[in-house]
Amino acid sequence: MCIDCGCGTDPNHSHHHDHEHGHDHEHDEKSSRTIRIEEDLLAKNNRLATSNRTHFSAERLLVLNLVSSPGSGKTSILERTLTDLKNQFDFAVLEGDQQTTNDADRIAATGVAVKQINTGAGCHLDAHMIGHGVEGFDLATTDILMIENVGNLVCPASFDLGEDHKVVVLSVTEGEDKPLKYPQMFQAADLMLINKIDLLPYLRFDLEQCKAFARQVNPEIKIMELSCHSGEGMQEWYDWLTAGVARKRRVASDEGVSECV
Ligand SMILES: Nc1nc2c(ncn2[C@@H]2O[C@H](COP(=O)(O)OP(=O)(O)OP(=O)(O)O)[C@@H](O)[C@H]2O)c(=O)[nH]1
Ligand SMILES: [Mg+2]
Repeated sequence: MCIDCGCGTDPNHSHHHDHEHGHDHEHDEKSSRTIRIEEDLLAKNNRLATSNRTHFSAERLLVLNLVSSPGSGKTSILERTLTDLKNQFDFAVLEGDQQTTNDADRIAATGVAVKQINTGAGCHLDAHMIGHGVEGFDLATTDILMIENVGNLVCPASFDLGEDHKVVVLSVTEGEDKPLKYPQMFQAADLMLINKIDLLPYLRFDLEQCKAFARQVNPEIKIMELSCHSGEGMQEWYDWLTAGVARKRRVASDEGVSECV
């Protein structure tokens, strides 16, 4: 349960109370306090995210925030991507999970710099965690910072970390209706990776319907289909990353950020 973003709010109190007496006022006061705290928290997070973004831009970093439900394949995609591209780009990785260092251990095995952030009871990463998480990374020599968020299709949508793009991963075992059921996440993302397409022959999953649902909630979303097991579709993702790094470097030199050699 997350006490920060309100997802732990007692569901029994979300219905409408039809009071005819003064008790209404007490309930209203509590509601407005709840909303106020949530606004303050998000405003504070947004300020820290802006500060992270300024720092990352100065370092000409491409920063991606990988979000999804648990088990869609975020770490698997990272493992394969880092293995295939680590000679082309310098990566750093922040791994978010409630408990364990499992994912960080998997990334460390690729030889890439990684730090695990355990959120405990929290169900998302926030900008403050990222600001401290990158301490110790040599960002001046890093091209791409990958952030794997906690597996959760709801709360990470609301928290800007200072990333360039949220990348939502949806695996074909989850059902094609997820963009409609969790629209905020698909609205917040610039790219959707549909993973595990090697499993399509064994599933009832309507790929075209899934893409249509995603575009229904976010007409601008870019969509790629891939399997990090078979490797199908990975090249399009790599091309997108390569273009992203080139764009960051171009923007940085247009803005006069000094060239590092
Ligand atoms: N068939 C198939 N399985 C995959 C693919 N990608 C990942 N998996 C499997 O899916 C499971 C979960 O993968 P992870 O990479 O741990 O998923 P995750 O999103 O990082 O999970 P959390 O960090 O717990 O949210 C593992 O058993 C992977 O081997 C794929 O492309 N095809
Ligand atoms: Mg993972």
